[in-house]
Amino acid sequence: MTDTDAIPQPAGRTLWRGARLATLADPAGWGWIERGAIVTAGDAITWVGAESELPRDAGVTAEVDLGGAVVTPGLVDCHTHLVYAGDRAAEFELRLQGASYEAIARAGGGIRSTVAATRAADEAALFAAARRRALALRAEGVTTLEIKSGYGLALEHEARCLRVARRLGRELPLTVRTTCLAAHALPPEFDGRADDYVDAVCTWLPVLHADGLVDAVDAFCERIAFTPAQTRRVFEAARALGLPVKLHAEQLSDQGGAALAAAFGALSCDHLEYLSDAGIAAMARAGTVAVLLPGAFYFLRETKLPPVDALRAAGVPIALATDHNPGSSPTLSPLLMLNMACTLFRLTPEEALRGVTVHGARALGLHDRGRLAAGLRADFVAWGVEHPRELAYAFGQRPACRVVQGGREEPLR
Ligand code: DI6
Ligand code: FE
Repeated sequence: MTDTDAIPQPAGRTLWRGARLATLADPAGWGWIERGAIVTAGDAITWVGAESELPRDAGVTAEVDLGGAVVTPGLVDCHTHLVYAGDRAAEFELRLQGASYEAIARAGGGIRSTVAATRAADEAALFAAARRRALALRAEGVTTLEIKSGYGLALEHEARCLRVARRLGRELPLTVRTTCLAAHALPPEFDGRADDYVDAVCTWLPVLHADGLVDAVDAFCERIAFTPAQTRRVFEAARALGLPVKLHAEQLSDQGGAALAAAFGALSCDHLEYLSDAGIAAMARAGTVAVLLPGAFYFLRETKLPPVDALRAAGVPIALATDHNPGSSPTLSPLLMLNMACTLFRLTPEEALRGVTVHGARALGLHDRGRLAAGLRADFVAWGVEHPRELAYAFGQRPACRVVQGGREEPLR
């Protein structure tokens, strides 16, 4: 993005008026302010409230009228696998003919086929494809995005994918957080040697971290991926570097992964269809966020629902994300995830919106965003709807929106 095609930015303190605010500032409720306004200075919010209560000394030097739009915090997509080459549409056809996701993976397809395509692509092509996907997410209100590696599965290729993610964060009006998911699948060169591969991953982490490429470490703890003992070794390597961990846990079976991750103070456990009561209790004690991924549940035609009532009862914060990836969730629509979380998982529209704002931020260890309040980052979205519940209601409609990230509104494209 060059300066010449950016929308002119008001300098000093900007009053964003004519807003109907869903601040999500309190632990429950929309935090609704009917005739609301936000004041920003640089990338921060300095004041939020009813327009009639704007302090005289707010120091406003510019005004933007949002025309009565509903304004929410910027969306946080806290779980994506955005950097890869190729697609898996042929695998989709195979699954429709009866082959299971697990069977395809065991036969060397699945994640491994994306690994082959990703290794064969050059870095510029990986960047161009990932950039297009990131811009599609942004056009639906995403201001903070997590991107996992996990389709390189060799030091050089994991590094390349993480570099692409970092470059997206530098070049696009988005905050990008990177997660190293080298323990995603066993690459072919390590066939039958999963423990050796985990040893290798543990030696890569310090190198990737030293290059500034890693904000968190994730693993896929599953029958078709890594055991809890192997996952533990990856987590120990992360802990030695002071890196927070997350886990793909209990997606296809109960491996006790969530309790293991919670013992490492995990930021989040993700998927969780097969999560046990013990796993829930461990997550509640550790303050670990439950990231639900309805896109993968839908696309793999899963039938076992994540234990939403028990998570609520235990007070575990619930986040939602697209899980964008070519195999199990090829969607670029966070709003569709809101709808699916309500229809499939019975979340309320308010819980769903919290899932992609305040709780999504927490799943990334970010406490400076996800709500509209003074002192937080000026990331917000003005939507062409009458009430925020419509964001979860109308699926596939892409309401018009204006996205402000770090106090700046950039064109959506
Ligand atoms: N679980 C998922 O849903 C994605 N990764 C994971 O561990 C799917 C990745 C893929 O199929 O390419
Ligand atoms: Fe995933």
